[in-house]
Amino acid sequence: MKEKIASYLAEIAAFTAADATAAEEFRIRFLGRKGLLQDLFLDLKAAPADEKRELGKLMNDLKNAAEEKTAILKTQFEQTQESGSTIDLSLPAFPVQLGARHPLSIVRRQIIEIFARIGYQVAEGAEIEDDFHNFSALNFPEDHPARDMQDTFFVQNNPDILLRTHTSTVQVRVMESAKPPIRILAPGRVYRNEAISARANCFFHQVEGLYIDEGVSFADLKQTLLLFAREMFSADTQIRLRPSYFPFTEPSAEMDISCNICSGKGCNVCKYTGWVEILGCGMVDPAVLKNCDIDPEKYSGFAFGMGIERITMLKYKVNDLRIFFDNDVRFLRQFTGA
Ligand code: 2U9
Repeated sequence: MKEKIASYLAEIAAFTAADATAAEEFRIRFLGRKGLLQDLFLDLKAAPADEKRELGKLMNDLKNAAEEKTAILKTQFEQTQESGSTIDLSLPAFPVQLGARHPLSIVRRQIIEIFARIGYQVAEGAEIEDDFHNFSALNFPEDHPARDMQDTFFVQNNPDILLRTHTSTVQVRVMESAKPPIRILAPGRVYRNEAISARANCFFHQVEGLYIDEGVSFADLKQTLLLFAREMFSADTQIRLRPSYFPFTEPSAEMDISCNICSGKGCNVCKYTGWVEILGCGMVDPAVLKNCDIDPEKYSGFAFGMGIERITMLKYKVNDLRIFFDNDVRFLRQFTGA
């Protein structure tokens, strides 16, 4: 019996289990109801009385060794089962990588915030529109080149259904259903069938604004846009308005700001003129007001439109707009905290 106990003690000391099943088999073999220890206790009962004391002590040692090993194996496999692996969950975590807002979102939110302070509300609409809300209501002639297949994406070859080419569609719909005063900002994605380059993409983002009330003048337009330019870029920004043409505004203008990159000294971005174009604007054409059920005899208004990509490029000195759509975290990470 002594040799048996000694060999079991050696077996227990050397035992390792590959998995929880092997550990359980070990427990049953030694400590189970029909296990080796039970057999040995029966042998102990039958042992000569003078050997019982010594054998009893050896049996206790064996039982303790088997129980201790079983407990060690239990904790080992409990941990791995819970985590599904041998990863130590109590180790300190790696620093959490926080995401950042996309630069186009940062600038869109800033534009909205500036105009919200002077009473503009955000209006949104669908990206798939009809010809009337994208073109006809806005005074685009039937043969205007913007309606061409090369400039506009039509849906399922239907010349009446298209991806909006500007967010003016939103303003048309608001004018159809609301009475002046109207003071809205329409941010959103627009689509144009253009070759992709550093300065153009087949979709981009706009913010358009519209203010309609009695007695709205070009002076109101100019002062509003001066405020915007100074809030968006810097307090010393200068603006200039150059005459332009759009089917939906009359008179129309394009607005430049003093170059915020070289402060007017001359650089690549302003092409050594000291000025950079940031938006288009004008007084809403009376024909457009009429198309949208607003009386042009009673009301007048101004509108403006800008590309968010363009404003963001100027603000953050980005020279290729394709980088906005690459989702390269090395670029996006730079805007953490902005
Ligand atoms: C209604 C009436 C008039 C919105 C306007 C512009 C001038 C303009 C361009 C800027 C750069 C488009 O993103 S861009 O390519 N936009 O120059 N947009 S006035 O005029 C409106 C809008 C809605 C009912």
